[in-house]
This record gives sequence, C-alpha cells and structure tokens, in this order.
Amino acid sequence: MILHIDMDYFFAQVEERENPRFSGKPLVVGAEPKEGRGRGVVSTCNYEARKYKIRSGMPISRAYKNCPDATFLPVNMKLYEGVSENISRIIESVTKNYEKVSLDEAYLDIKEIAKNYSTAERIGSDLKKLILERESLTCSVGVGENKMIAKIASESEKPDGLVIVKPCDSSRFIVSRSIREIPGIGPKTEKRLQEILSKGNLTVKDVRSISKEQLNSVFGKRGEDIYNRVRGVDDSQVVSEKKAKSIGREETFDKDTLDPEKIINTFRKIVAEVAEAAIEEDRKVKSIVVVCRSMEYETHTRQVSFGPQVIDFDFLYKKGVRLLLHLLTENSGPIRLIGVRVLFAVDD
Ligand code: TTP
Ligand code: MG
Repeated sequence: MILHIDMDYFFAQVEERENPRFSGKPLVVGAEPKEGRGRGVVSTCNYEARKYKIRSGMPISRAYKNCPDATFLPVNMKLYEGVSENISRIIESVTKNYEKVSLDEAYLDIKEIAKNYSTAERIGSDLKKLILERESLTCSVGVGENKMIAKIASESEKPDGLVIVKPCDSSRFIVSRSIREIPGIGPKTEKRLQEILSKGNLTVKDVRSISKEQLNSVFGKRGEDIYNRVRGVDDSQVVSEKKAKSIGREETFDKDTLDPEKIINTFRKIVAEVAEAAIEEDRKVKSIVVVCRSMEYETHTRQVSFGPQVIDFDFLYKKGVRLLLHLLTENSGPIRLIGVRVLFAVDD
C-alpha cells in the first residue's frame, strides 16, 4: 500500500504564503519577464495563471504574452529547499519508510502502518492537516496498491485532493484516462502508440488492445513495462533514504555541574529518549557511546560494543551508566554536557 504526496503549485504556493498579496491573482515563478523580453522558462505558476494557459517549462516571454498582468517572480530555491526539508520532517513523523523523488513529491510505503484502506485514508488526511497547520501549504495525496496508482490518484484531484484507490478499483480507475496520465509515458511514447493504433487522444483502454508482442517489437524491453502499466501493474519499490548509522542525544547543563543527582537524572532522560528512538527505528544496535564534555570544552568518550541486538531502556541504561561513571571519575572538574549515542549494526 503506497501513499503519494505532491505539493500543489509548489514554488508559487510558497511565494503566496510568504507574501499573501500575491494570492488570488496570476503568479508566475521563473525569470523576470522584462516586459516580455525576459529569458528563461516558467518553473511553475499558480492555478489563476494556469487559466491563461501558462505552464511549467514555457518560455517566460510566452507566459508574459498570455498574461502581461501576472506577477513574475524569480526562483528562490533556498526558500523552497527549506520548506521541502520541513515537509520531509513531517513525513518522517508518519513513516521513515519513504522515498523523496523531488522537492515537492514523495512516496510513502504505508503497508506496515495502515492495515486497511480506511486507515490509509485517515493517514492521508492527517498528513495533509499536519502540513497545512505547520507549513500553511496544501498538497494532494493519493493512495493505491502501487506507486503508479498512488501517483495517478494524487494527480487526479489537484489541488488539495485526497484520493484512495482500493486494489479492486485500480483497473477501472485508470481505464478511461488519457494515456499521458500514466507516469513514464511521455510525448514520444504517446506518438508511437498513436502510430500503432492509427488514432489520436489515446486512452489507457486503447493501449490495452495492443498485444505484448507488438509492444515488445516496437519498444524493446520497455514494451513489457508499458503492457503492465496500462493494466495497473507496477512492481517498483519505495526506496527509502539511506538509513542512519547511529542516533544520539546530548544535553548541555544550564550551569557546569558536579551534582550527582542532576547528572544522573539528565542521563536517565537522555537514555530514555535514545532508547525510544532506537526502538522506533526497529533496528539492532552494536555499540553504545557516552560523551562527557568538561568545563574546558574537552570532550571525552567511552564506548562499549557487543553482538548486534535489539535494545531497550534497561539494557541501554545498565551499559551506559558504567561508561558514564568511568568518564566522571576520569574527569575531575564540573561537567558541561553529557550525551548518549547508539550505533546500529551495519547489515541490519
Ligand atoms: P510539479 O509538482 O510538477 O508542479 P507544481 O507543484 O508546481 O504544480 P502541481 O500543483 O501541478 O503539482 O513540480 C514541483 C515544483 O518543481 C514546481 O513548483 C516547480 C518545479 N518545476 C520546475 O522548476 N520546472 C518544471 O518544469 C516543473 C514541472 C517543475
Ligand atoms: Mg506539485
């Protein structure tokens, strides 16, 4: 079960958020038009500008011809990258098992967290709500049995859409769509398919009438992929970000301290946080590292390794507190900071 999320008119929506006076009127993000003589292309535009047939990739001069009254803004990539990062953090609060495919688009593998499609719908609406609350931005979400169905679903009711396609409905959901709505079928492929069938405006249903053999003879290896896609079949997996090698927490004391009570309480708190994060990751741990920083900013660490195993609070505390005691006895003065880190087993 896959969830696809795609931000609505992303660059332009972020600009509207930063400057609400741009909202409700045509807004184009790309190079400045310089009275229609500007160079470069449209990155994106809001939905008002789309009414004037302005599109991503169009020369900015043409966008200006279509709508001279639109607001034209330069691309502020740093801003969009920052927002995109924040959105990734929100997605991570839903699942770590996600693949970001561009600044504004990601696939989430939700089979572990959604037992059925009504739970999936709730996950989708919660995610939309979180993004709206925290970033004041709308997005469109689709859920389906594979990446392709999920993507078509999210694109199908933009903006602010939420479309759930149950596996039993997948085939019907795509059959009457234009062939260009199938991800991976671009203008060149469309043209060759039109030539095979000697007709224009092809639907998915039309392309289903072409045999596997014929597709293979025209497209080679890709033929089979096209054959499958028009039947709603897509086996590609969600490839999640490279897994972290370790996780840890540190805490700096308000004032450098040697107060045993304070140190041990803080240590317990950090251990609890790290244990919880490690349990959440559901991975085996091979080492524990404890860090102590002295008043003079000298950092001392102690590490213990063991056979890869799943850890809990008690385990981490028991191993960690010994390391902490060593560090405290080695280090005579007050302590500025303590930290705990667990290293995950590599082939986990
Ligand atoms: P898209 O998701 O393709 O478009 P969009 O988010 O602007 O609009 P929609 O509501 O239809 O999803 O692309 C995401 C961002 O990537 C887009 O805001 C700007 C950038 N982009 C370009 O810079 N050039 C391009 O040709 C395209 C398609 C996108
Ligand atoms: Mg988008």
